[in-house]
Amino acid sequence: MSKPDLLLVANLADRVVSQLEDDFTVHRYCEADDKQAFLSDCPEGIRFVATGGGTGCTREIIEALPALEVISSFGVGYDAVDVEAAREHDVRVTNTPDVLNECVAEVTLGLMLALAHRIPESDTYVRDGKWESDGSMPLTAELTGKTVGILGLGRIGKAIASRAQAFQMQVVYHGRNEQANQPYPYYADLEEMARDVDWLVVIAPSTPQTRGIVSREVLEQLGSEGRLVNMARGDLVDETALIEILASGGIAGAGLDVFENEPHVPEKLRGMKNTVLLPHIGSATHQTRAAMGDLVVKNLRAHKAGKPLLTPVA
Ligand code: 8YV
Repeated sequence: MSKPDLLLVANLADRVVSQLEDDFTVHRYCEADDKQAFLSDCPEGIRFVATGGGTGCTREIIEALPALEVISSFGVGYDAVDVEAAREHDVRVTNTPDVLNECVAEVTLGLMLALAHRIPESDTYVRDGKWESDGSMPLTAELTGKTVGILGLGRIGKAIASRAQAFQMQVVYHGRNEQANQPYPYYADLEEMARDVDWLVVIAPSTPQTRGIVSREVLEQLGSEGRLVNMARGDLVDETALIEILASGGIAGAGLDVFENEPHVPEKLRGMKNTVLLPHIGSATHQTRAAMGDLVVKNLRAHKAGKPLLTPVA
């Protein structure tokens, strides 16, 4: 029996693609130079798309595939998939939640520790021979006894919260709604929360409602002893305001895993001593990326077998 056709919109890891090839005839849109020509030459009956969280899937692709039934996206955030177009055309969308919670939480705490204790700078200090020439590094900050405000107490937010508690931090949160049965105090107002916390950790999805939510005003409330960590999407934070406020000492520092225009990171941020900058590595371990890849494949296989999707978002 011939295998059903699948459009590979983003270049996923080899182990994912080879699993896909076991069950599907894979059409590598991601490698085509002329995307439009590739789309019009594709078999009419493509029912499956696999893609990456950063690349997503556009309306143009969705509308070029009249038989499309499911888009399986690698990543928990699916903001790059045109979900509205998918819904209009009865196309289901899946993501890869849960399997990355612990990894992203681990990296978040790593970033907080790196920023507070100036670990990357200290490493450079030793390598550059400054310890010998200039003596000890200046004293740093710590997490113990501080308050962290989590913007987005979802699955990853909760994994971050429990680790923050292990570091003897107080946890509070802001989100669309107060959640029942949570031990952490809720703030309905983000500016108020920013005013009261030492750390603001951003881990909410990118949606029309959250874009720019960490505004100049929020950063101003965080204040000169406050620190920002963004593990979500660059567009939740007003990057221009952040750069200005960091430069003027309006906040103490920022740990950023995500940026407005990846992989471009503004020169000004790169030149600052009070930032720790990561290349979007929140989920980037062998273990977690393998689990995410497996889930991309499992969703597609389930749909192919006429079974319910494992992790649908639309
Ligand atoms: C991935 C992510 O790096 O899951 C997400 O939403 O941002 C990351 O885990 C990304 O989706 C890979 O494409």
